[in-house]
Amino acid sequence: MRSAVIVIPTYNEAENVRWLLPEVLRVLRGAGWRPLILIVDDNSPDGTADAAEEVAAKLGGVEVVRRPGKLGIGSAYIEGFRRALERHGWAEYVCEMDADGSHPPETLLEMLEHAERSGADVVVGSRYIEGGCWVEGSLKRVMISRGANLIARISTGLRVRDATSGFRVIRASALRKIIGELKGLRSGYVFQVQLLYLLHKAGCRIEEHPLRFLPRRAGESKLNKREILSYASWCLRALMRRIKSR
Ligand SMILES: Nc1nc2c(ncn2[C@@H]2O[C@H](COP(=O)(O)OP(=O)(O)O)[C@@H](O)[C@H]2O)c(=O)[nH]1
Ligand SMILES: [Mg+2]
Repeated sequence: MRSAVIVIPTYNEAENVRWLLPEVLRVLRGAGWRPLILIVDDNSPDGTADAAEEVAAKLGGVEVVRRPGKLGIGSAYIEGFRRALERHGWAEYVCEMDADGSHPPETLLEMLEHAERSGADVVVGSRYIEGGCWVEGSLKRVMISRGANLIARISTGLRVRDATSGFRVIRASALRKIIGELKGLRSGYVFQVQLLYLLHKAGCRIEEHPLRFLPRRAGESKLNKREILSYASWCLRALMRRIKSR
């Protein structure tokens, strides 16, 4: 049976995990996949971890990692990836997904099938290729995302159109190649670009799949000014390193 661990970092997403987790399990199981959802929760005050445990008790296929406090999305992924490879070595794919409903479960299935069909090591859910889009994105959010992608591309040379997308399918064998290098990465949002850059440098084949990025269903975004500054500072350093090494 085809198999995947889906790592979902959460901070105050109780309302979302109640409907999203059953949906992901239903869609993947219905198509003959064996899914395990790995929630990495940063002690959310709204009880997200307990809400996820409730789904786990009812439907199985969900594991919850409870961390002591808000340590960042990048750090949550590092912890989730390590656990996926160490404890769930049966899984062929390790995925990244947001908890807020922006990433449709049906698209996750398409991305897994895309990876199966194409043999790609990484499939990124992309808003910036044909068929992908923002559904009701505010001008401000779209501009931030476009700008972030532009500087990511300049500073790393990556050809990926949506390098900041947090919706990805990664072949476990590809993730294993770089897992030792993840500890040096940043704990915040820029982790996504750093991870993709590492995979690219390790020789992985990266493809994109159209993503219709939906508005968050409940709760609030955790993207803030500090994250944006950290993002820009890393990109600037990466650019300097690239220029120097020429
Ligand atoms: N564990 C953990 N999850 C986080 C943290 N920051 C954001 N997330 C989760 O990462 C995902 C994306 O965050 P979101 O706020 O939707 O970012 P946006 O889509 O860029 O606005 C969501 O599932 C969040 O709950 C964090 O510090 N720790
Ligand atoms: Mg979001």
